[in-house]
Order: sequence, then structure tokens, then C-alpha cells
Amino acid sequence: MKIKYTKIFINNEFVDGVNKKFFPTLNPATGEKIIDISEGEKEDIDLAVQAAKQAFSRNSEWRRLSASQRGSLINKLADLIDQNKEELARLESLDNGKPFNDALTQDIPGSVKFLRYFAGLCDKVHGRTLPVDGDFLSFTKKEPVGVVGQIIPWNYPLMMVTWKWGPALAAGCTIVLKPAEQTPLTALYAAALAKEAGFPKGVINVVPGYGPTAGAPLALHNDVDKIAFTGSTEIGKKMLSYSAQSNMKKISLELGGKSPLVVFDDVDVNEAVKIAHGAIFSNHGQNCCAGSRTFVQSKIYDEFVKKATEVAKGRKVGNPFEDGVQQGPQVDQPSVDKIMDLVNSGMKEGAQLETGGKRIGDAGYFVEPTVFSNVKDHMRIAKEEIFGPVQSILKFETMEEVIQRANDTTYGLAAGVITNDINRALEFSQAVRAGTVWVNTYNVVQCQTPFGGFKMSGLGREL
Ligand code: TXE
Repeated sequence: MKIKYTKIFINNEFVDGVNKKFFPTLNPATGEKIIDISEGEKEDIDLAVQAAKQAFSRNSEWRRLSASQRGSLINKLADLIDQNKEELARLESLDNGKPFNDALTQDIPGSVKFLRYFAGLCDKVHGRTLPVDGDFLSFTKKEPVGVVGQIIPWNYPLMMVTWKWGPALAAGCTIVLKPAEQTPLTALYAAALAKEAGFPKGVINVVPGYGPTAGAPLALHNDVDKIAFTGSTEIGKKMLSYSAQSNMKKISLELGGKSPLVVFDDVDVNEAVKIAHGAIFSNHGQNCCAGSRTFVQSKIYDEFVKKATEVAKGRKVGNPFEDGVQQGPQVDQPSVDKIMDLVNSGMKEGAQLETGGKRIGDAGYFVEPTVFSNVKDHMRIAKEEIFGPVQSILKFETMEEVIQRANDTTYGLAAGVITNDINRALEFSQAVRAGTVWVNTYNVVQCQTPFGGFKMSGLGREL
């Protein structure tokens, strides 16, 4: 397919990098280059931040817009994304490897919904009046934080753009976004649509490039007022340090997880297997909420493992553009290396491999849907984020025990519980230290609900 946008987007123009460098974006289904992208570095970040600062200055066109006019612009952008959904879904699937049908029916319409929610929120951001002592009137006012740097990952490329743009634009901020180096295509396309929607120049800037050479200068910039980051916990920690080293910019972080999904023995096992399968295998396991520790109560453990293995074996892996394919390639070679390292560690540490465990072929980054049983808490596959199609099934006996084990992690993004007993559902939901707890479902993420983690899964809440 023809790729229209490959350059850095600053001040509503597509430009080459100051240093005239390029990097390839690859098709994960083949490992081959799709196209070269202009590579942004510190010099380009400086120009983009300058543009965003100018766009945020007092009496600028953007600052003079009323809140409802900002809402109209965001809605216009949502309309344009919707009108171009086929092309955006193709780009997303090509660049990221997710099934085209998932991109078309989930990622793109989801992105439109997130934008529309924030479009409607623009003129509903209220301050308070405060009954202070004496002859005084006191009120609070919510202010846009200013220039916002946004650094996003590759697992939901366009969706992450809209999660970051929606609230920042609704508040009246201006933006410099750095997409992930693996998946720059839909962010650049969205930048072109933002221009078409009528956003004034400098409000939205997109600088593709690598973490250390484009992301770090953005996070260290003294004219950036906030960084909104989604990615690994390791780089999330760096964001805090970049802030401390520079201007104490505000930081919000949405990081990794090792989320427990607890299945009690009073349930329909087939239904529970289905929920647990979706919880871990959706988006090829490349999901920060992935239900990556499946705890199953002992009475139904063997039956659950057998059925979960059958379902995983039936998962259709292949070309993301082929009808009926449920799992495409992982995003890149380092991801496959990390997954294979953890799978091998699982086998060495004594977990029982029920199915999968291997890379498929050597063209593209495909990994077999993998199920481990007999997983113990101390094993790496029960502690580290795999970010791949690997289900780890652990056995438990009692509520007290499973609460303690579910919470024995440095993460706390999400959790799930499957039971027909409301007391069990409520008790577990209260006790588990996680930002979101799903009952008898999983991975339901909607714009009306806040999203974020306890512990090292993040700081602040999105949406
Ligand atoms: O993440 P990184 P990676 C987890 C998941 C995955 C692992 C590594 O476990 O396997 O992280 O993925 C930018 N200064 N998650 O390597 O490195 C980078 O360019 C500034 C969970 O992709 O954190 C990209 O834009 N920026 C997660 C973004 O940070 C830097 C989603 C994320 O990359 C930087 C992704 C630096 N020094 C991975 N280094 C989730 N929460 O969903 C990198 N970046």
C-alpha cells in the first residue's frame, strides 16, 4: 500500500529531520522494511517544543478558542479518523502486526470513541467556589498544564495517540508526541488529519525517533511542562529522573503489569477458560493489563488446564491480513527474544509446557500460543512481564492464600476474578492491589472509566 506520511510533523508541516537521518519501520509479518521514516533527534525536538510553546502563548489562536470550539475540533478529528478507518486499519496492521480485522473493529473505532468523549468534556471542566473567612471571594480554576510531551508504545499505536491527545487537547494544552520507533505510521497519518481538521499550527507536533535520542531530549526539555508516558517500568523510572534533572515537569506513567486472574471452583469451567484465554492472548499478549498469572482453584485445576490448552491449540496464527487469523506476529525481534528467553526459563525452572513454546518459522516474528501449567510463584514466568502469547496457570486452595499471592508483585495495574459468589468477588476485588478489577470479564477498557496502576504500574490515572 502507498504510505503517505513519513516525515516529522512540526507547525502543521511535514519536514525532514535537521540531521537528515532516517530509520526503517519494519513489517513484523516478514521482517522486511516497509519504508524509511525521518528520524527526529534533539534538534527536531527543540523545534517541535518551540512550536508547541508558541502555540500555547498568551493570545495565540489556540488560546483564544473557546472550550466548545476545542471540542468541535476534536470531534472533527474523530470524524476524519472514522472516514479513513480502512486505510488506518491497514497501516496499523502492517506496522504492528495485529489482525486487520481487530484494527478495523477495535483499535480504530475505539480511538474515535476516546476522542469524542474528550471532545464532549472540553466545556465541562469546572473550578469551585470556596467559602473563605472574611470579605473575600475565593475560587479555583483548572488551567491547562502547558506544553505536554507524550511518549507512547507500539502495542496500540493509534489508540495510544488518542488517549494522549484527547485529554491534553480538551484541557487546552499543546503537544509534542513521540510515537514508538516500531510503529510511527498511524501517528503521522493522524497528524495529517489533525491539520485537515483545522488545529492551529504548533498545537500538535509529532516527532518519530528512538527513545534515547528523541524521547529523552523531550523528557529533559525545560520548556516541556508535563510528560505523559506509556511504556516499560524501566523507562518510566527514567522519566522521573529526567524530570528531576530538568524542570520538575509533571509526570504521568502508565507502565507494565503482571496481572492476576483468579478462577474460583464454583464457575462454568468452559466459560472461565474462554475469559482467561482472551485475558492473556488478546493482542498477542502485548497488553499492559494482560491476565498473565491465571490462578485456578485446585478442584477444577486439571480440567481447566486441559481445556485452556485445547483452546490455545485452536488459536489461528498467521498473516494479519488473512480472514479468521486471531494472532499475527509479535512486534519485533527483541520482543521475540524476550518471550523465548522467558519460555525457556519456564521449562528450566520446572513448569509443565502444555502446548507451544516455540517460534514459528524464521520470517517475521511469530510465536506459538503457549500454555504452562504447574507454574510456581518464584518462577520468572510468574514474576516478569512476558508481553507475549504465554499463559501461566497456577494452582491455589483458599481465598486468603490467593489474595496474598496475587498481591506478591511489584506491579498493580489490573486483576480479574471469575466466580458466581458475590461475596468472593467483592472480597477479592477489595483486597487485590490493582487499579482495575474485572469480575467475570476481562480487558473491558472504556473512556468513561479511569485507568492506571498501583505500585510500579504507574503514577496518575488516564481517561
Ligand atoms: O518499551 P520502552 P519497549 C513493556 C513490555 C515490553 C517492554 C519493553 O514488557 O516487553 O516494556 O518494550 C520510548 N527516554 N511495555 O522496549 O522502551 C520508546 O522509544 C525517552 C509495556 O517497547 O519503555 C517508546 O516510544 N523515551 C507497555 C516508549 O518509550 C524512551 C507498552 C516505550 O518504550 C527511552 C510497551 C528513553 N530513554 C512496553 N527509551 C505498556 N504499559 O503497555 C525508550 N523510550
